[in-house]
Amino acid sequence: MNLKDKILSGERINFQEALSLYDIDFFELAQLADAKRQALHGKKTYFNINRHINPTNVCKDVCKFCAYSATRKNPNQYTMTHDEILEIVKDIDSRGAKEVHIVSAHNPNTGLEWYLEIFKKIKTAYPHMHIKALTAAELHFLAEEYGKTHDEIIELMIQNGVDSMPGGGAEIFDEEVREYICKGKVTSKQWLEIHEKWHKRGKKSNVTMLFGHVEKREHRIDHMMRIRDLQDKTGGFNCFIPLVYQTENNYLNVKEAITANEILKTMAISRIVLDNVANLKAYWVTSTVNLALVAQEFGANDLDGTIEKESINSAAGAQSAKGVNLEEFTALIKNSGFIPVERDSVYNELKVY
Ligand code: V47
Repeated sequence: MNLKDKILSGERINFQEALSLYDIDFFELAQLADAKRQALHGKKTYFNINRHINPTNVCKDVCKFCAYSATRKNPNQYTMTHDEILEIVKDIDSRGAKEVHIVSAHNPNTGLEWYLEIFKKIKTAYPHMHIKALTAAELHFLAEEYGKTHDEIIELMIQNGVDSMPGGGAEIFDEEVREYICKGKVTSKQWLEIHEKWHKRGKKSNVTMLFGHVEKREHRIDHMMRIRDLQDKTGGFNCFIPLVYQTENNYLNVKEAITANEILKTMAISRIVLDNVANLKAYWVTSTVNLALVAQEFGANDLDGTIEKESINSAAGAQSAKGVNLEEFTALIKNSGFIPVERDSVYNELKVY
């Protein structure tokens, strides 16, 4: 059987086959990914009404790609108070947001309670609000800093109201590339173990991949394969999110941004390889809204959400500081030939537009 037939018949592909997909005809690749997408989701494109909050940018770690961390090129340190965070949640709750996505830097000065009480206070005041918070990188930092095991931090997260984990901190799992771009941070093995433990508690999470910097195509495929293996074991990943590397204000020094062609190919290949992960998110923050709309024809079935304000990727040049307007967002999805569907954080459908 040739590779195309193998994919269309639903057979799983291996590393070399996945890598070879970068060399097939661009539109043929799109058709293969689209067939997978349509079988899973038809023409539906999911999004949620959410708000990202990044409570502190003070960071103990030094990742070369990061423009957000205040210890590097960004001299403007901040740490929000719980009251400031609660004000934001009050506001978004009154305007219909269903999810708050909370990711911070690794701040050694606040104490563990400061992190945990953010969640507890939000959950107490807004029990219906889904809290997606703490990447495996933050979780690992808190465990190390406060002498706890990963299991103990997971227990504290659950007790304090965290509903699901975001996919950040995965970067690229290849150990050599990881050592170069984010030495000292949570290792690939630890990142995967933490998500496995979280899934074993019956909880869901997402998984990202930071690409378009110094990694090669084979590193991306390796990353996808490691995700596929864990998903076979746990089934706990809701969504795969390829994050396009943003080039500004950081120490990685990548001169040329990745091309749209390479981004779309990578999206399409991930849709084909990750046959056990239901959703592929084109995160418009790092791909631009326009390319995210095109990515709908390359396997993507989720465009994240309205976001409202985001600080990590926008610090490195992404146009996401202010989010997008809901009406405009749904109109763009419709006008590109897809059906906008508002979802909750675990992909229950809330409203078809
Ligand atoms: O882990 C940092 C990335 C991530 C840059 O789970 C950069 O639903 C591009 O994980 N260029 C945080 N990316 C964002 C994240 C995320 C976003 C949206 C949805 C979800 C989800 C998760 O941002 C970090 C890191 O990989 N990042 N610097 C940069 N220069």
